[in-house]
Amino acid sequence: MSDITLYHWEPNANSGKPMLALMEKGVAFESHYLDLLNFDQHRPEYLAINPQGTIPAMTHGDLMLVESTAIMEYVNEAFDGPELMPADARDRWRVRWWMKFMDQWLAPSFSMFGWKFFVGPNALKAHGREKIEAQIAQIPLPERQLAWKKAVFGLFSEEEMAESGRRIDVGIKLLEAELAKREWLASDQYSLADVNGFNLAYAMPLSQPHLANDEVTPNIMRWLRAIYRRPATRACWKLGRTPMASRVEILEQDYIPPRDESEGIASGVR
Ligand SMILES: N[C@@H](CCC(=O)N[C@@H](CS)C(=O)NCC(=O)O)C(=O)O
Repeated sequence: MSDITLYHWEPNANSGKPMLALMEKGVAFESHYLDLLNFDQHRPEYLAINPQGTIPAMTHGDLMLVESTAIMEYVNEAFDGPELMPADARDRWRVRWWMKFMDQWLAPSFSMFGWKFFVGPNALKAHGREKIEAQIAQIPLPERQLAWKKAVFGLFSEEEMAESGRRIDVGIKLLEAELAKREWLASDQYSLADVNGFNLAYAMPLSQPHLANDEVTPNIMRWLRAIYRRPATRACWKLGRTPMASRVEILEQDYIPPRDESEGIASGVR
């Protein structure tokens, strides 16, 4: 039995980052799935491990770690297996630049769409307004309470949705330009930046069909398919339990044409 337990939801940003890093390194771990839509992350058993009630979290012996990108860096440094940080200082800077950009800028924008169109409506359907209101009152972090309220009760403003849409557009264009320069995102070797980016971007051909497709972003598509072919990625996405994770199968298609923006909304999850 491993002394590492990863508490995670679907392979996706943010849970998928440490899941995939552990699998790329070949590190054995206990997988503890938490159903975010069923509020498993707010139950006393989990709050005893991570009092913030956020996912993912990892325990290694007596140590409890949070923050998906920081966990990935720990995993890369603490365990044997393939190196996921390049040796060159400039490349290491680029890995960190991209991870910061994705975590602070791009991921919150994707997340706003995901929570508005998937998490909020599905949680409301499953539990009803009264139960959700009681549940939200128990969430430890005020910022997570606000995110739940906005998602469930449709309170994201038009202005903030438009700004998130603009950021996604800018982010996809930057990503495409960077991937035109080299095989992997931040250096000539597969790194934590690719693990981070894949978790954020794997479903873009479905969620942003007008922005990410084989005509407009051929380098992003090449990169996504190359990561999807890796055995660790296949094994990681098998741990998914909802239609969210099965979106990755879009990458089995050899050619994905540009489609209308409304098809992203129709696909349910951004
Ligand atoms: N910056 C943190 C974010 C953790 C976070 O907020 N995770 C979301 C899921 S992606 C969560 O736990 N949501 C639970 C909730 O809001 O109830 C990380 O990267 O680990």
